[in-house]
Amino acid sequence: MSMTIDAPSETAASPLGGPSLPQRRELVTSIPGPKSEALMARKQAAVSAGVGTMMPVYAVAAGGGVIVDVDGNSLIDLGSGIAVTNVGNADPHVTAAVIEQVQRFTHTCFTITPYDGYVEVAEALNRLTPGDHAKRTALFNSGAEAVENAIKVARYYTGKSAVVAFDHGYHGRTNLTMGLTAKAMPYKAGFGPFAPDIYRAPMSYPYRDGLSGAEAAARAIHMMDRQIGADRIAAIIIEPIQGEGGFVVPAEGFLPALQAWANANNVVFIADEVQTGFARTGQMFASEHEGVVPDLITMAKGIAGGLPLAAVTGRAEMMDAVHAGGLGGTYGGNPIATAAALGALKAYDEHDLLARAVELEAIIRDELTTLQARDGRIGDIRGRGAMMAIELTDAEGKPDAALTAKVAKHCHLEGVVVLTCGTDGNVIRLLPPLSISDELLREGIRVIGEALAAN
Ligand code: PLZ
Repeated sequence: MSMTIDAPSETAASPLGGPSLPQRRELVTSIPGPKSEALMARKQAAVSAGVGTMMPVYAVAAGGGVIVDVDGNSLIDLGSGIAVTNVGNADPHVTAAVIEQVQRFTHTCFTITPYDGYVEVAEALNRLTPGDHAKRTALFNSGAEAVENAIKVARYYTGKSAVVAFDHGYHGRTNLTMGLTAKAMPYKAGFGPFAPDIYRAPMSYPYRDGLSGAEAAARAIHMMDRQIGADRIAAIIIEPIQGEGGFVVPAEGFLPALQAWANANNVVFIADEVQTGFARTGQMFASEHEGVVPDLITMAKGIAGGLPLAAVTGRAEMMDAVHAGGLGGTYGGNPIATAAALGALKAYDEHDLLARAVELEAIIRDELTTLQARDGRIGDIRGRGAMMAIELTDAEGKPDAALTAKVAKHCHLEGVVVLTCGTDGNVIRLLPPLSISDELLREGIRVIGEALAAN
């Protein structure tokens, strides 16, 4: 069989990414440009239709707060590849660590002949995650895989099987994590049956339910007691701020009350911090805003500056309960990914990105509050740090998914990458890289304002 591969001549002259990339929004073609359109046609012929793309624009470089496409357009990045490039794309700490590692060795399999980078990442996560109890860590490849393994640990440790997730929750696309995920379209529809013994409790959603944290927790606990029974529940899994489900920030006191109930009932409390972790919300982990100390914490996305890496960190007695060989995987904690994570952790520290996330929240709140004063369809502004969103409603206060889609589309055509979310598809979320400049961030939000005004 012969193979011919087209030389990437069109992209050969593309700029290097990273912080030195010119920080500006600049459209030199319509969106998508001709080269992106040609690639889109190739995609349609070669890639499964099940893999959608939000924007039909092909990236060649990214860094700071911009993504440059194959036609030379420079877009403002308000998505960070779904909360991944928190340290910025092609951050020099990450690229240097990756280049150094990739030249030494690319893979041995940690469970065959281990290497120090894995251990160093585990030590760092044991130190950085909430709580000063003894901890252990295991590394994986994706957020979904981390969630699967956290459930495995919780079931093994407790000897129980039921798992409780929450309304609007998102935990992944594998079979178990689809079962944990609330929203049918596009994540679950047609892909069942799902894993058994998964239950869904009511979430605290202050904008919609008006309940205090204590009231919402009592409602969820009542459901768990009556419909399942604590003696059958291995774990509760919850995102401290929901991501895909609409950037829902539970009312104050909700998470601590759930944690207290779980601790008192031999139920493992798992915080899914895949989207909220790594300085995104102005703390290293969102659990910290309310002093919540999860038994197990799942992490991915922001951990390694864009390389695929995920982790479960948790109480030593839980993580060590499992027999040797019970957790693992060929690629989990791959040496290039762990090198990238160590580089990214340096970047969080050296650029003081926790403080930067807090600064970005102030800018976002300032711009969004101005917009809301002009436009009553912004029903709610919520989030923390550089994880903020607006919920859009119609004149009667009902979720307006059509408006949300139009606003996002308008932004995309104007060179601003914004993502939507929410069970009802009516939330615009802002997840800028923490390396974005004040000016670009303000400009990006101004374009959202123009999009609202035009629709
Ligand atoms: N838990 C809280 O946010 C991933 C999914 C995008 P993976 N969220 C983005 C999509 O359409 O697939 C996520 C998350 C939370 C788990 C996951 C799953 O992480 O790395 O995508 O498997």
